[in-house]
Amino acid sequence: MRRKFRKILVTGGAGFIGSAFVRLAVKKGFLPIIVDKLTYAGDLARLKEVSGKFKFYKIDICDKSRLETLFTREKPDAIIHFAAESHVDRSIKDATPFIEANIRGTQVLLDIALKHKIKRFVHISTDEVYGDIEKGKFSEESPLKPNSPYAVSKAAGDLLVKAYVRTFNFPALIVRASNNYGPWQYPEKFIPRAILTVLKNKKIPVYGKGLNVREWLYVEDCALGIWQILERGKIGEVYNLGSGYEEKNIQIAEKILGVMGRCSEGIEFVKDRPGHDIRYSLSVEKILKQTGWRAQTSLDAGLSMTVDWCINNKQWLFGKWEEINKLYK
Ligand code: NAD
Ligand code: TDX
Repeated sequence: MRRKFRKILVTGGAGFIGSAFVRLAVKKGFLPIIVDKLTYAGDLARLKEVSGKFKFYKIDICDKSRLETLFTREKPDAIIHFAAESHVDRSIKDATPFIEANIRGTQVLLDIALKHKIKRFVHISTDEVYGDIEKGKFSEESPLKPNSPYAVSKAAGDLLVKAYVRTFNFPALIVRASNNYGPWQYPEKFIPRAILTVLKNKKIPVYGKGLNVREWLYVEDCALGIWQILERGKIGEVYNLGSGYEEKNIQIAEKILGVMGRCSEGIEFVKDRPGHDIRYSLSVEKILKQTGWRAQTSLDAGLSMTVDWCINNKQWLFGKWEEINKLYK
């Protein structure tokens, strides 16, 4: 099949979801170009199984002049923009890096992409931009009502992208994904933190009463969905990417304990997150109708693969233990 794009540039390709996307792009025969600052969350170990099959540039997306040089040299024709500060709890401690990377970084990248006449720009966003919803689902038309500093920074990024589409006919699309989980996720996030905690023979910290609901999407399904949108999505459109697998946090903790052969004594209720969003839920009718994509991995299968991965990659996970304890002290 003839390729729609010659060279794809992936920002944040050393991160959790970005690296899953890079591994997929390599499988599809591309030599992706990665731009990543390698913050605490970035790690090239995630790309060891495709080593030598991508190009890597350690660049901050806020660094206009280095990006300019890179674009002139590499001439990418599609960009998939994952790079961001991604953790809600950190944004509550200090919003500054979120404003810088997620808003200013996105604006710098948009300007360079516009100047270099990129053919397609896929902006990776989140369900959190809609705020929370007690009943029903968010559609792509739902208003943006973000609650945490992280969610606000992502919503601002989305609005900038929309402004460039409208003002400059810029060829962008927006993807709003639900909570991802799977191999290589940094254990500041709930599922890998819970697994790491159990592996350390400690109790899983569950915020509040554990009644908040998230929609869990296996990271490889997410990467496949983004690929569909890159190839078949319509310019200027927004696409939700969810799995339909919604669970209360307490149920996730119990499932993890079950997979790991522990009893429900292994849970500890801790102080709630300030402003904690109650529930996220996405309608995925649009992407299903336009591309046929739907999540393939059940929550039970995904959790069991994630637990296996964590057990087989203990060293990587255990290496983050001290930093996680410092973060949550
Ligand atoms: P992550 O934190 O694992 O990875 C982020 C990557 O971006 C890291 O490799 C980091 O080094 C890089 N980065 C950060 N700031 C940078 C900068 N200024 N310049 C260059 N690189 C920079 O994040 P993730 O979980 O893989 O999320 C990827 C994207 O998907 C983010 O935009 C996030 O908002 C979005 N998202 C994540 C989820 C989720 O559940 N993890 C859900 C929906 C949307
Ligand atoms: O130790 C914990 N205990 C706990 O109960 C942690 C870290 C979290 N939680 C709760 C808070 C949330 O209700 O679990 C839920 C999931 O928390 P996170 O993994 O921090 O994710 P969330 O805040 O839902 O945001 C995630 O989904 C949307 C990603 O981090 C974002 O990048 C993405 O945009």
